[in-house]
Amino acid sequence: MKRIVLLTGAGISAESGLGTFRDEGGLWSQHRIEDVATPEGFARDPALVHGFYNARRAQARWARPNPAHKALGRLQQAWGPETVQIVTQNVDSLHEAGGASRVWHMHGQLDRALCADCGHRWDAPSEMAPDDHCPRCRAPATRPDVVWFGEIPYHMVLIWEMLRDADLFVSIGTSGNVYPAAAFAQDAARTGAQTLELNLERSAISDNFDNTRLGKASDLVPAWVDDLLGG
Ligand code: BJW
Repeated sequence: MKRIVLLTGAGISAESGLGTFRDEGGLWSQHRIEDVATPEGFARDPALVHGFYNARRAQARWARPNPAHKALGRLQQAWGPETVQIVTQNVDSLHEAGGASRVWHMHGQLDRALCADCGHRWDAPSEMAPDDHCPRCRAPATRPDVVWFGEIPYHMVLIWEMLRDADLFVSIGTSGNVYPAAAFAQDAARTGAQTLELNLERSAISDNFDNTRLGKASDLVPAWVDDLLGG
């Protein structure tokens, strides 16, 4: 059986009602990246950043997995999490809600909190505020457990190992603007993997894939999974 690494981005959750970042009307047209997605922005105005993530956490609570999340969950259940590795840049939990048992959240998770002082992590309350105390060290240094620009994404050693061992790399719903994820197709191809992109439109890195299929994730992904499982 082929070892598959799937990388997902905001586009897979768009049809669940969660906004993407760089599409028209996306999050980065409403908020300055420097203000809400950098450690410097958080140091300058933690209340603003907590407000941004509190609102997204509230929205994500109501979101439901769409047919694309469910199809990937079905594939991982059928072939197992060692064969079907799901790496997501998304901070929502829609892959898990769609039936996936193991998901690598390289940019963190909205429903987790992190102490910037001692590194302790815990389940985030629905609302977080700058003077919330870490339950372990008591420092008023709580932040969302997400990865901002200039920070190191999570699980990178493992992810690069998975890409090295992959037979097939599939990128779904990501614009290819943010590294290191934008280089995964090239990383996987270097050690012999076939590469496939499923996206609404051509991305910044479409030329790096063996094949690109254009359309909505909720159409493309179930069809692709049906092909794999049927064959
Ligand atoms: C659909 C659809 C539908 C819509 N169906 N499709 C110069 C050159 C190269 C790199 C750098 C550089 N200067 C700085 C860097 C590094 C920097 C970087 O990449 N900057 C770029 C802007 C150039 N990267 C970093 O700083 C990262 N860290 C790092 O590199 O550390 C060094 C290191 C790495 C590894 C090992 C050791 C050291 C950290 C990046 C952190 C990104 N954080 C964010 C916020 C996370 C928390 C949150 O959610 O708020 O992550 S930014 C944001 O972008 C978020 C996303 O995960 C990420 C990617 O966005 P995504 O998912 O691609 O969304 P969109 O909106 O861009 O695209 C959606 C796509 O879906 C579109 O194509 C649509 O067409 C499509 N779509 N509807 C199918 N229905």
